[in-house]
Amino acid sequence: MTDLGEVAAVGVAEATAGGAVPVEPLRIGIVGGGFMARVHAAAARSAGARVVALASSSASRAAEAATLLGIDTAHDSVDDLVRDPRVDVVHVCSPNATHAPVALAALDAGKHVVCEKPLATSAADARALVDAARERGLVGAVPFVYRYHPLVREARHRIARGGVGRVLSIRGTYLQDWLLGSDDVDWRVDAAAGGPSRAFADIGSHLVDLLEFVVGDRLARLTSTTSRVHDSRGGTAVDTEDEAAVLFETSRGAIGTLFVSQVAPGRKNRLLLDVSGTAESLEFSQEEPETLWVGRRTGSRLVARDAAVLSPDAARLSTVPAGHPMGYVDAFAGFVRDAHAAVRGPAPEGLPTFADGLRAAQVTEAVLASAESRAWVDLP
Ligand code: SOE
Repeated sequence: MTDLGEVAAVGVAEATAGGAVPVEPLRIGIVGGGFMARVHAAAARSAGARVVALASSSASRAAEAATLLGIDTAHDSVDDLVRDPRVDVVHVCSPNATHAPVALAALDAGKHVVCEKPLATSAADARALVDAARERGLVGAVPFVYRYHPLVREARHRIARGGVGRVLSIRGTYLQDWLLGSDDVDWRVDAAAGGPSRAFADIGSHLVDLLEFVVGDRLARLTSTTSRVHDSRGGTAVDTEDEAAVLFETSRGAIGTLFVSQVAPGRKNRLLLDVSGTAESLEFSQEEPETLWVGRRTGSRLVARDAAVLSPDAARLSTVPAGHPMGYVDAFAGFVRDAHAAVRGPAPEGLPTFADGLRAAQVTEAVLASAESRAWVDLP
């Protein structure tokens, strides 16, 4: 998907006397100044990139965030940032409703884009971004970062290799509690900024992506119900869901459930995927990413992350030796490393792209449509 001619111009410096061709660091511009901007900046630096510029909702907010993150240039507007000739890749970390216009502006300016999920607040907008990136030969990546836990790759490998047998059933849950109280507010609860779906778009999108990635199968149809626990938050009316329960069938005939909540006391970021096949079950929990439970009728066991015994892709992402715990920050760094590698050459297998962002947007729309109609909805 990468335009290598253009990329070569971006990344390759003059040959040295010894014949080695040093590659110049990619230069990153970040749109947004909150939590995710901080995570992206750290991941980009750990991938060897230089974070050269930032833009946010206002010039003063950009200046403040740039200082905090040690970024030299704070642009007054997103337009200035995407037109900055020093920027090779734009990371979009602003509120959901801005993703599509900002990502499109960056692509139009010839920049590669890493855009936070949900890629867009409608499947139509997400599709337009897929088309725009493809037509311009630019990389479009979406941080479905839970794919980057080594033991997620191990689970995927075991299923693909047939060790689990025929997949019979899948249970996915993603629980948080940071929106439990009626005074808990955030731009995500406001449909105008976050989009028509909140809990499902924000965290259900991760869950669907992880499930389809690990199992190598697709949801074919689903029915759902959603609930809103607080009709108003901090005195303002709210029209997005706090919980979603989904029943589904896959293309290959497995059945399963998804449950997503941002109001589950004590659950901080509990993404759990549980797959049962005819031979084995597998369970991965994002909060304990250093082990994978392998269930058997006799002899169930916990597999620990140890590159020496893992499949090649799991070993590749295992960047520190066994016994040195890896987690969310490492998974994010692994994702950004692969996204930036795609700018320089072929996209590493497993990189979540705009097509995966579109897929999550389609499932999110189906969840809302089914909750409204109370009927089963077929997925594309
Ligand atoms: C908040 O719900 C949030 O930060 C999500 O927006 C992220 O995508 C998820 O990884 C963790 O929780």
